[in-house]
Amino acid sequence: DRRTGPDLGTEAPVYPSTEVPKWYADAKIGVFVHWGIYSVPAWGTPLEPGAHTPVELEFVHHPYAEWYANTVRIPSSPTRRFHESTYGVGTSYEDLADRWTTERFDPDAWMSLFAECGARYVVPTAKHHDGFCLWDSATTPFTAARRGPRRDLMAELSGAARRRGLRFGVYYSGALDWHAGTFPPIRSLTDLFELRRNDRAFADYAHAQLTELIERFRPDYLWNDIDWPDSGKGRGQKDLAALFTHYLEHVPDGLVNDRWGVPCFTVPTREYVSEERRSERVWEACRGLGQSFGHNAVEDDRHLISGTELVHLLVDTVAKNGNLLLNVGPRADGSLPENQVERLHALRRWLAVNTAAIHGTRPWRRHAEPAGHPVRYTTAGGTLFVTDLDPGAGGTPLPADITALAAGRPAAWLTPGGHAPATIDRDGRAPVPESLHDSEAAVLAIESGAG
Ligand code: FUL
Repeated sequence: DRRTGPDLGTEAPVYPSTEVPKWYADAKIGVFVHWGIYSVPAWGTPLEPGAHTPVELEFVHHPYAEWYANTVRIPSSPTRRFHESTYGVGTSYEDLADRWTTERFDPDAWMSLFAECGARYVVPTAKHHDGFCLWDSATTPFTAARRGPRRDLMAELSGAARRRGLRFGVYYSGALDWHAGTFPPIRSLTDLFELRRNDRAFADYAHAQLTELIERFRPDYLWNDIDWPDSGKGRGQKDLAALFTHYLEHVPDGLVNDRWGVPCFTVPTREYVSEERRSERVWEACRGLGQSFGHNAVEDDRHLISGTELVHLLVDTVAKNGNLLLNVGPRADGSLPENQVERLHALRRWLAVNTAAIHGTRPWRRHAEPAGHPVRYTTAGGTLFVTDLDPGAGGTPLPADITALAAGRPAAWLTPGGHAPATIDRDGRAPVPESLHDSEAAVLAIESGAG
């Protein structure tokens, strides 16, 4: 029986308990896909390197292109100027739906690329804050099946993901829907949580939509955003506790993230920030390859993470017990921007040699050393992986507890040609083979029996 939970009195809803499924703890890499009407203008205001936007202007100069429908409603925003000069005064955001064409969309090619680059799950936006549904929903005509693409994109994406052996999750904007009713533009973080819908009618709408998604696609992961309508947090059949129970009956190894505003979740999420150190519980980091989740055509190479930074982010996240949900923002025609694909290939190349230090691993007793040369640790089946983030320095200094673990045990470097036997000097330094000096990170595998 999954119905455990704290005793909160008779009025409190009873949430099911959710444990981190093994597939998720092993997966380490997921691909987030933000694709919607906002991919038509593909426009946001990236922060120039070294620049800083004052907090009161953050929503006026939003770097997130998927926030276009909100930013465009702020009269002083650069997005408003762009919109009027590109589409003309009087063109609404909703009008852009019909310009969303998807003619180059090849879901099987997307999934092959994601899988080759190390992803084990994919999480597309079923509905973002603009309220546009990417599946054929009975709840609204504002869907990709009836406007613009005229296809059931979630059906195509889930089918392709599963054909390629990827787990399939859905992103859903729980309490923020700029299409259902009128909304004043959000200008601050306070507005963000005040200007969400909390009424019963909207809670029922969200409930009906998520129920459709669960029953049609059996998502392996429910990734909710910006809370859930407060009226839908009670004990009723159409409330969240009952919905979670229904979900886990359909998908026993499913999971839910932490953005529902209720005391029940499987994994905490972080956005563009990391945990400081190894966390006891499995968590998830997400970010775009640039500064936006939806494709922002204004961005160039300077705004995107580099291949080396990306490898380091992955290694650091996994050492801290996290998964990396890395976002791709496709163009409106369904093609993937080349500079994003290039970053994914950097991951693919590095993982082709070093997957053993990532996939299926668990964190070690600490993620790194407090100071000095940068290394990260992971373990799997009695092997301790020491990942050197600065292999060009020529040698990896190992702390005393690791040299003691390694004494008399086999140790090897992971190289493109296979395992290369490693030596550890008397002073606890492991020289990095020259062939790895230019690598983003070099992995030393020590058969230490360490768990
Ligand atoms: C945020 C949203 O507001 C962003 O647009 C994006 O979807 C990100 C993953 O979550 O809270």
